[in-house]
Amino acid sequence: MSLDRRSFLRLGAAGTLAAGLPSCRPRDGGSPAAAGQPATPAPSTSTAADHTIRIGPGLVELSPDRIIATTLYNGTFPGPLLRLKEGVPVTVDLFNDTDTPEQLHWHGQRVPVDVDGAAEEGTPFIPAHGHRRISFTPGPSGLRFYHTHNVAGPDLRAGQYGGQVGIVYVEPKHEPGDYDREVFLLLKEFEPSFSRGGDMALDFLAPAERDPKLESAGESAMKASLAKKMPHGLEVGYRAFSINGRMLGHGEPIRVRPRERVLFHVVNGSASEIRSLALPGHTFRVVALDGNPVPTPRDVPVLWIGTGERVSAIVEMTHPGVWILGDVGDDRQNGMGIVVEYAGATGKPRWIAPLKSTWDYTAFARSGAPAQAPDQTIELIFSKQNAEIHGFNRWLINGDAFSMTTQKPMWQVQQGRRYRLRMRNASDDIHPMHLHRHSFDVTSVAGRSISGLTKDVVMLGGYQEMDVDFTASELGLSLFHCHMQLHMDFGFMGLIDCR
Ligand SMILES: [Cu+2]
Repeated sequence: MSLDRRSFLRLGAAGTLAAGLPSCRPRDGGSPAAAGQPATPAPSTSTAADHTIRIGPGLVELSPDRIIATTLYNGTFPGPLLRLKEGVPVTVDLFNDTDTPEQLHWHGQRVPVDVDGAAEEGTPFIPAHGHRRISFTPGPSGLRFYHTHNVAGPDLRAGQYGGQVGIVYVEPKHEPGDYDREVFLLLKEFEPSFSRGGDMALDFLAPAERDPKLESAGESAMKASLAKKMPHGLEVGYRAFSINGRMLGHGEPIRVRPRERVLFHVVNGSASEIRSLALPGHTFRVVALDGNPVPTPRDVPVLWIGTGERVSAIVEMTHPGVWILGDVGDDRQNGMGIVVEYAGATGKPRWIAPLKSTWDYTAFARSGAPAQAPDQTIELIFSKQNAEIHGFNRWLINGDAFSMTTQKPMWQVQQGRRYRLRMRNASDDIHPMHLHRHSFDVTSVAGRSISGLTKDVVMLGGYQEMDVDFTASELGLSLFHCHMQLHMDFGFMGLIDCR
């Protein structure tokens, strides 16, 4: 194993400074009440947990000359694939071998506050060099994942910028199984750095209609801040891209046979990026979004996957050769791809750029059936204050940035009632909006009403409007936030209090 100079320096820094930098802290700033509280009683050694996850430093070999030192689960990237069974209780030992209290979030599962893994909700931290044992009943079934929920703020070694991501598959009681085998793919970037202005695609969502009122509000806020000589806020870019922890060309290829039907379970484990995937000569039949079967499975040439989203799609292997399954943008050249190799095929992996296509959630929904009316509609406006916090944009929900100090709930809901979150985006960015401990139904996209589409993250387009409905089923606090680390850490969160 060889290290290039940069990796060696990173490794050195990680090795000597460990995780003790001030910005590498839990969201509450490490208040005694949460971070410093005594660890959950030591595990009983008489019974073994069903799963053990150890959080600690380690190395990711993206390629022989690109080795990253970061924080990992069980020393591997991705973390171990956990196959759980819907409705069958499970016990997990969480060990934290780092110097920083940690939160491990069970993204997409309906779990209690003390399990979910969000300090804002009240989940106890896994203390530094400490342990927690948690028990929960997995569900709903489908493709889920787990990741750290620590704040990173300006520290690009913390939070989800590092290597704390793993896939969970909650096996349903009845698996439809219209495929020959499953392949799990975790998309993740490494070597983050700050930049002014991003290069992420923003024009792939359909319907594309913008709300003129939102647009003029956003544009005039932007003009006003530029007139005050405020620059654009800092963004995060990356130099290394990987699928399952390997850069394109450096991992094992996906070996397939002609006519085989492969079910790809794709997880976007990025801290901040939206990803695309195409496989030349093949189409994806999208069967589930965020692990939930869609009412209308559809064939698409390109998958678009927001931060924290998952797509499950079947590909029928009808085009023998050696192909690149990869990002349609430049990031493919920097590693965001994996080789698909048919049995007996030889030669260099080939890439053919797909025709430009759009991503339309409404295509996968039930057509012609209106959504159930909610008991109450909660109006939300999302806005941006350019470069307001030390060069970072500040993000507001209804005029307020989430306060890490007060952590005051923004909305009160009643258990069993159904709520519509009417999200209006007065910024030009796409925001992958996520609700903890619940799933929601997407019921309107840019003015188009739909039903039957159940998700837990959804990309809200720039200057667009979207409705998502959820039944408040879980008592206590549930976090609602943009899944981009850079946005949530700088205000883009709110707490829903269910009683
Ligand atoms: Cu955002």
